[in-house]
Amino acid sequence: MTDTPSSQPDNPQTTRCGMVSIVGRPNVGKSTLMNHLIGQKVSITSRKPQTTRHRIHGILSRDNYQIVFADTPGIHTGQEKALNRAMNEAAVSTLFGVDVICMMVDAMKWTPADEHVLSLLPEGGDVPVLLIINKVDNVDDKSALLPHIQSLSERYPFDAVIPVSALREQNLVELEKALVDRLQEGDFWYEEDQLTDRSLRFMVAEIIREKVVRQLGQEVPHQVSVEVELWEDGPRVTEISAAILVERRGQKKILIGDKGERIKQIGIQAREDIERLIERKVMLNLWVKIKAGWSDDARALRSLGYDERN
Ligand SMILES: Nc1nc2c(ncn2[C@@H]2O[C@H](COP(=O)(O)OP(=O)(O)OP(=O)(O)O)[C@@H](O)[C@H]2O)c(=O)[nH]1
Ligand SMILES: [Mg+2]
Repeated sequence: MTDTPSSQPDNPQTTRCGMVSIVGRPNVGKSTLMNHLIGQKVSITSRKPQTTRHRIHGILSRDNYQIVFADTPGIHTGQEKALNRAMNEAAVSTLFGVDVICMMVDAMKWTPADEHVLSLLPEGGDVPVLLIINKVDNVDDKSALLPHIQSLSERYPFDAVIPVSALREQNLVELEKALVDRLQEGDFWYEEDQLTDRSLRFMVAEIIREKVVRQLGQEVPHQVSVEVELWEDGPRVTEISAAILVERRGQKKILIGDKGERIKQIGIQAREDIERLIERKVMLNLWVKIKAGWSDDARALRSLGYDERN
């Protein structure tokens, strides 16, 4: 390698870095937004509410700034299971100690759950809160958004209101700029090529869960969790075995499907994504295990990685 000229050693480039949390009710498009800002699929998405279960950091690094996003489970009301409490806690905890909060809403739909999220936003104006109005690709007449924006702005002192389409990547450059403008100067927290704080093992379990959620519709709602039980990097192939945990026998039957067809499809789709993620050939073994009551059992939840209040 040739020596690079020591250009302007007395004028090091200043960098900015900070944490931006993305909060909102389930299904407004939080994970889609984070993935499209980062340009990689870090957090799983689906048409079903309550897809994201954990707080997941996604890291966007540019030349002179790094934004660490916290994607969060959709904040919801009315469900009392330990899993629902853990999901809400994981989301609400990101309303504190971050540099910017993005509250995300759907351009076309306002619900009591949105109302609840609005009530949780910090008072005092110490942390800038941006209102992100998503899915504007669904809105033909953009002027229809104005009364909605107006009434929300009257109810909370948002620092800015930014309409976007996370899916169609509309207005994301403006959003990114609005975020960087609000970050403090500071060194990067993560290596520039790191995309998430989560392990490959976690991401593999999430990919499998995504395929389950997407395959199953409402039939097996959210009582599905995935545990990677074996991971062996062989010379040519990585062998991974994972258990899909359900709560009831009927759910197991649905998941396996007629002559095992459903679980086979889930396996094929998951394997393709996992191979892309780890850039190796994968042999994926899936099996379905009944673990009654895990979603309302604090200890079982901890063993599945749901202890993340800190
Ligand atoms: N038309 C349209 N659909 C979108 C947009 N952003 C997200 N979606 C869709 O909305 C659905 C929910 O997206 P997610 O990103 O999983 O939503 P979320 O807020 O993370 O949901 P939870 O994790 O359940 O809280 C998916 O079907 C997305 O494809 C958008 O800008 N336009
Ligand atoms: Mg999500």
